[in-house]
Amino acid sequence: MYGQTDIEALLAEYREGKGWGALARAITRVENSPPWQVELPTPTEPVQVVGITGPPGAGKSTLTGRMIDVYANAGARVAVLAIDPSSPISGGAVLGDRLRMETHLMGREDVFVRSLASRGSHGAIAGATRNVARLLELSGAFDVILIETVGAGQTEVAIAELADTIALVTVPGLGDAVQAIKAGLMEVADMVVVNMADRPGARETVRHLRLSMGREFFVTTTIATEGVGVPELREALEERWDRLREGDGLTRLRARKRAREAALVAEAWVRSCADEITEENLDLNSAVKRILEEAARRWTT
Ligand SMILES: Nc1nc2c(ncn2[C@@H]2O[C@H](COP(=O)(O)OP(=O)(O)OP(=O)(O)O)[C@@H](O)[C@H]2O)c(=O)[nH]1
Ligand SMILES: [Mg+2]
Repeated sequence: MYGQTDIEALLAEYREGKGWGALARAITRVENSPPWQVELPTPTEPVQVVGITGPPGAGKSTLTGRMIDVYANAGARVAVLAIDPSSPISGGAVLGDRLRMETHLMGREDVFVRSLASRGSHGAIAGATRNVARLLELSGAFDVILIETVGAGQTEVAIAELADTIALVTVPGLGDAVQAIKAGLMEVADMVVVNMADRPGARETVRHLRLSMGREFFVTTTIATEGVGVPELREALEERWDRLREGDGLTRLRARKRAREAALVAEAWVRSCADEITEENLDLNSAVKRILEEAARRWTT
């Protein structure tokens, strides 16, 4: 179990001025533990967790890099988590992403960037990512946590469950917007960013999105390569955070997301349990019974 005591040790190390090193070690610990083996306290000072997701190549990394600048220039301390694709073929792309982001890090003491592996089921990835984000939140070292996820599949939808705000990044042209809707990303998006607004069709895409999502839904445009529209995006994120923090909005939002995530983590645990009993070669009913007995033993202590 990785829990409260470890966090206190981390915070002590961090306060002693050991800096990012202590934090990076704790992250590795949390990242490599199954999510059901990590128990973290509820943060007293919540930090906005922003999920930046969308179809491959939409400009998420470029935009994230620009957001680092905009936040840091406004005096905010920024943490970025990037979820690496699991495929070894995309190793080059991952390195590319890191390099692209690191160009924004030179000389910055207030920015922390970390890539997380994306092995395992989407429930396990989401659970581990949430725990890492929670750890960053508990460290008290950041004012905002950005999570970039590559692609547009189930893992991204799962990541959406752990962020307070989901910014869906898309590009001009109806095809990509339709793709995002198909991937189930539209239902989880809190705002849509039409990036590559320097390309034709941006205005039509914005108009189409506003028509399909409703008038109040926040749709904005950016040119990530030039930083255009990024301060406005940050303002929108800040406004949403202020609104959430009024009354019990944030508490309710997080409770709802936690419940859905609990289902994902439980599912991931059941799968790992199923793998473990393979050798026993049980018939179906006995296997179900075994898993449920195991669950009762595991969770009732
Ligand atoms: N013209 C134009 N190109 C852009 C813009 N934003 C990003 N790009 C380019 O689009 C390409 C992909 O950008 P990335 O930031 O890597 O996109 P991504 O969404 O992170 O891609 P994956 O992580 O592979 O899904 C790069 O060559 C960027 O330079 C933009 O606003 N306008
Ligand atoms: Mg990327």
